[in-house]
Amino acid sequence: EGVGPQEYTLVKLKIADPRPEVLANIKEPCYLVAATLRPETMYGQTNCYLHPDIQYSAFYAGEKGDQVFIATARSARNMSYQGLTKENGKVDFVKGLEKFSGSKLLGAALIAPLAQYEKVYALPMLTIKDDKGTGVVTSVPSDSPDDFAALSDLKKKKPLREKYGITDEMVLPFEPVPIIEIEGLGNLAAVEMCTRLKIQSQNEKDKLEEAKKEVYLKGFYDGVMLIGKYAGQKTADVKKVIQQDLIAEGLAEKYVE
Ligand code: A2H
Repeated sequence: EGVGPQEYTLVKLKIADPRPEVLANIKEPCYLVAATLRPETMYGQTNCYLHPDIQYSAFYAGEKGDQVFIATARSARNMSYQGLTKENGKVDFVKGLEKFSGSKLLGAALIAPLAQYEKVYALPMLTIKDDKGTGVVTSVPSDSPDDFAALSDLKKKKPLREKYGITDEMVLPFEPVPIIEIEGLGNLAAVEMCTRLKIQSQNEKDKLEEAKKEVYLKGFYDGVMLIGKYAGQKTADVKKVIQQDLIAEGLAEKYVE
């Protein structure tokens, strides 16, 4: 990390009705904006992660300022210099929502671009960093060991769900979706590696590092799409076009930091 700028795709997960109380009075459409390096995996989204204790902001976005994005204030500032807000270098926060904790949005229903599930939910992840991306991480448990481990924790631990007001319906029906075939790892590579390494929770840092090395290296270059418009093609070849498709449909933006 720290070697030059990183380009992310900001995926816009629309907050569905009924909205959580903190957002109830906003007229504009509201989006959780997740920073991902893997736009081609968006077919496999099962939920979106927020850190319950990180501070997020709601701010006006788009050329006309006619949408509301939710992300960290740090990333909002960056976005304002990248043409993602109405005025260059200026962040126009929703009144009273310059800062609020992620916990206030947990359990929100979301519409996630390309996902096979009609609605997914905002769930807690305790390993999210507040100084990277937007602090919003969309979850693809089929291809991200971190995402699979965090979802498994929530499925296994009812007290963890209860602590954050997450109901069974927001978690239990959501299974990893086969979206990419990787030679030697099958069509649910992250699940396969977490099983092989007997990963028990999202806190097993070292084992997760090992799982990620294996899955990412192979998935990034040698993975073959099993789903969508580009089924049969290699992940490395479709990453960019899928990003462009999403942007053209107003479902994503580019973001650099
Ligand atoms: B990726 P890099 Cl399927 N804290 O998206 C922790 N993790 C974060 C984050 C934050 N603040 N912001 C983004 N991320 C995650 C998909 C994905 C990702 C897959 C496979 C690998 C993968 C679905 N989650 O990342 O440190 C996001 O998860 C491999 C590293 O900036 C984002 O892409 O390189 C990635 O980490 C960015 O990490």
